[in-house]
Amino acid sequence: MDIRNIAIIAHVDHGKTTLVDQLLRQSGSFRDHQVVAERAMDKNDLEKERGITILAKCTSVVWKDTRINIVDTPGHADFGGEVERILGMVDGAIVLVDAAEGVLPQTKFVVGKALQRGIKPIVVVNKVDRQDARADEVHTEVFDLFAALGATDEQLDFPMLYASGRQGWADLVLEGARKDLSPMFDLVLSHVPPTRLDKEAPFAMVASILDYDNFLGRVLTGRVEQGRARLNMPVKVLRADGTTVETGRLTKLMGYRGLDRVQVDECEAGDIVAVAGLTDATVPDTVGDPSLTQPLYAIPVDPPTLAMTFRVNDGPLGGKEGKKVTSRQIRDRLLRESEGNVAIKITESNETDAFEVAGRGELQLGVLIEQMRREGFELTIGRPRVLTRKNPETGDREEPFEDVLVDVDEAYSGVVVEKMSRRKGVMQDMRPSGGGKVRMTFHMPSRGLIGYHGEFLTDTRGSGIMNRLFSGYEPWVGQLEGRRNGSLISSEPGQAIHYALFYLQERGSLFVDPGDKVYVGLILGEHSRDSDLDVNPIKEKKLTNVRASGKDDAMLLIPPRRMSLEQAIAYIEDDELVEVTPSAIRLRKRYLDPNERKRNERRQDSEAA
Ligand SMILES: Nc1nc2c(ncn2[C@@H]2O[C@H](COP(=O)(O)OP(=O)(O)OP(=O)(O)O)[C@@H](O)[C@H]2O)c(=O)[nH]1
Ligand SMILES: [Mg+2]
Repeated sequence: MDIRNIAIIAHVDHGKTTLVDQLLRQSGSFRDHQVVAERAMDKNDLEKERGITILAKCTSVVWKDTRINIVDTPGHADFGGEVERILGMVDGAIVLVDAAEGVLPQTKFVVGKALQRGIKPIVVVNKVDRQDARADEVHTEVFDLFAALGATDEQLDFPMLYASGRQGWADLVLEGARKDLSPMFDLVLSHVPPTRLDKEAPFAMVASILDYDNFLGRVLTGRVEQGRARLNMPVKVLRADGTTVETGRLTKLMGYRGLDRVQVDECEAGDIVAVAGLTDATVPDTVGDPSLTQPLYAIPVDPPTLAMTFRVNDGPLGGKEGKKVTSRQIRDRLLRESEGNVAIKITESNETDAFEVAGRGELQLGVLIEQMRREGFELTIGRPRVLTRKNPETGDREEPFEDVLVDVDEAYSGVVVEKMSRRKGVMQDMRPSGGGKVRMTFHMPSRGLIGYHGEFLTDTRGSGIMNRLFSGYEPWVGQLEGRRNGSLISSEPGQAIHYALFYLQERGSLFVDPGDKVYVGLILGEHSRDSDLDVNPIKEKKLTNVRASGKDDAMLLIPPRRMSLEQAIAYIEDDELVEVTPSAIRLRKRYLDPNERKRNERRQDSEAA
């Protein structure tokens, strides 16, 4: 059977996974009356809850006797490393661009990577059904983008479709019949070249996706680059540096069909296959015939830009809410993660029971923490830090910079500009973007953006949209202003009391409810001033002989500010930690004991002096 391999790439939320639903449906991949969830490829729980794709996934459909292998990719910038690698195993890409939102930073990133690899993309202006669609303008934007990225004349001559993935149609013209997706299928067959690889050479593939199956163990997916993979054949695994990782057998060989993996006996060069039976092989190793002496070329992945320290939970409540609490368990789990996820790096920290976890962004690490929490882990997490580097030529310290694109209602542009400049953002462009909105572009250190997203949403009443893209390393810009408010810190252990919290409200905004567990050093809320304050949250009302009936009812509590995991991590300062357990997220001081805290403050002051 003829084969085509394509990836679907786009900015976050531009409709990749929804389009795959329809491609599967219209190619007859589902049984009659089969009940299929929306965005069926987003299989894991976190993906379903958040409505985003986190891991790239494969499927295939058959159209006019040709098998089209399709890889759905994540759109969020934190998972950009996946997309780069996936592009190594396809010959074509469908680039989706939202007909209203237009070209956004991640569109630029993925199109740039595709052009670099010589892939000729098919551009799809998607979501044309939107009320605020501006399809023709967006088409021009895409053309300008290709030109700006230095596309060749041939690449500039890209085929284009208008579509609504959700309604299940695509057309060459805007006012077409809007019947179904056959124009897209046909274009894939005519435009994407079949992979031409040597089928007679010894077998070799590059592992591009790793996942774990409860029955099969490690499952590696990739394109067969040469020769044929056969069930049960002996293989050797080579790392990019040429070392042999292991030898073994392909005890399972599977192809992707619709939403399932099905066993196949043989798979030849050019096809995408999943193999099991290996114990150490990982991404991007080469799996091949034992006669192989050199690994195949694998795309290097951009280095991590952000790190957090994961520690054991050594607080007074440590071990009470989770099942996995030892540093050994945490270590094993983190190492396993870094094997499958090339964009994550783990190093032992010089503190005891702590590990440095480096990745591409707050969301990526946030997702990992959330996953561990669900598996029963307890952890404490330190404030995220950017990873600096030494300039190889000048030896100067440099930090990661980003381009940030912001869309806000005009009324909020002032506050956004002010906050961004305080965070060392330099505005590069500002223009009306229709409907009373403005679009602004900033260039700034990634460090300045840590913790800003929540504030941004509050400042814009939830209506603002922010998109960011790593642009490169530039000289360190020096000290940035931190959080302006201090913390209200518990001076007592126990359970928070309504009466005490009522009086504490005057001091700032609280994070806890009556009845919540507290301990010495726990952060109860945000102080209205810039200093920390130790307070007693368990103080009871003095009992008097005279009952002042109904008085407690009048002591109304403002609902506490509950932070999500990511908000909490973004909120804390250097001397604070987030305690994460399966049932709670708490903020605490790193040094719980007030005396120890003072000592460390003094030490830091003298170090700074
Ligand atoms: N109006 C309209 N909405 C769409 C269309 N396609 C998708 N959507 C909506 O857009 C949102 C995002 O869709 P997804 O398919 O998850 O987008 P995605 O590109 O896979 O997102 P990530 O994988 O997180 O990058 C969902 O709310 C969809 O219902 C479309 O053709 N028209
Ligand atoms: Mg998706």
